Amino acid sequence: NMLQTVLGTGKSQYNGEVPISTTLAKGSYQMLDPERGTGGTFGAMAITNANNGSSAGKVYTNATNIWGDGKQFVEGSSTTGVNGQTAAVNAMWGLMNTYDAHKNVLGWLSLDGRDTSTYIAAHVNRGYDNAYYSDTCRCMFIGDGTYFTSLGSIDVIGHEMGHGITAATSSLVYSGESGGLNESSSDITGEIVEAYARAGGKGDSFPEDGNDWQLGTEISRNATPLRWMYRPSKDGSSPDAWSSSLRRLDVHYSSGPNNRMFYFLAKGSRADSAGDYYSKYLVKQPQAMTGIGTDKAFRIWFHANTTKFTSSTNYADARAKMIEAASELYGKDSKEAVAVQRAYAAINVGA
Ligand code: ASN
Ligand code: ZN
Repeated sequence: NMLQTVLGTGKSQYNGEVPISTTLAKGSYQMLDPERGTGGTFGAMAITNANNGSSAGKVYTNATNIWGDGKQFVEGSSTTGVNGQTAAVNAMWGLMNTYDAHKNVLGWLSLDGRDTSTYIAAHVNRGYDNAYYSDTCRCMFIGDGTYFTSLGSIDVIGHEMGHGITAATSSLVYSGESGGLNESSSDITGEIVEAYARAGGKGDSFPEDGNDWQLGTEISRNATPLRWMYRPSKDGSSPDAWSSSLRRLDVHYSSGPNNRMFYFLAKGSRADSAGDYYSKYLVKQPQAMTGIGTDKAFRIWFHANTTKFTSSTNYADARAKMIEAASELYGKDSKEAVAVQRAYAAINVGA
């Protein structure tokens, strides 16, 4: 690539002052990173300014290489001014860390594994309370929030990029049980990327701690996350375990049991009075299981989602393929494969 990456400084909203990759071209700095992806729409990983509209807009530019003010976007103010740049800083830092986590730990490049560049459009719509992945542009859109604050926390960005990876691999259909698994894969990705970024965005394994196992804590104005992986029912709508009626739920609720499976697989379950870390479906005494750690849990999940799941994989099929994936990575009848079986049993899938 002809473009040279330079390191800029961003004042992010949730992570303080952060290094961000930019490119110097024709006397101005651009949010383009040719070291993280090639080809695609902008020829490099990019952050664009939707400028309160619904299309992606142009790549963010700035006269200096210091960006943002670390503050929530003031609705109605300039999206290119220093306050408006903050959403772009959040997006670039989140995308850099999500990209690096997949590359450095799993050797997986960008969304498709072949390093095709992706991008995030910041400031989509006005005061928009959502973020989403679009398979049409193979890119993501992030709103400024009204009920929420700016949807640029690391777990939200990791979640959306997770949708891009799922779309490029298993292509889990976004309804019914497969839709719940698609959503869960994104929640899992958001949390492991959160831990990776908090540990400094370096290393060849996923850190054991550093994430909160809750989605969207940082974008909440009243400290209430959107989803709790260790106890999905805390949201009042998600089930904690699989049942035959789960397929009729919105995918952001039918994701719950698989999120809980992943938590149990990584961290284990144990009896506790609130029931948060306890499974009534584990029948052996004590009603608890030992986790295999976040790094192994995610390697197994990623291997299953990118090489074994199909568009119609349901919970029972996911269990079978997760056991296969664990057996390939760690050995048949390994403690890791047995832990997968127990983690699914803990959400009422299989025995
Ligand atoms: N933020 C949501 C998600 O990624 C948007 C949606 O439901 N499509 O799941
Ligand atoms: Zn999602």
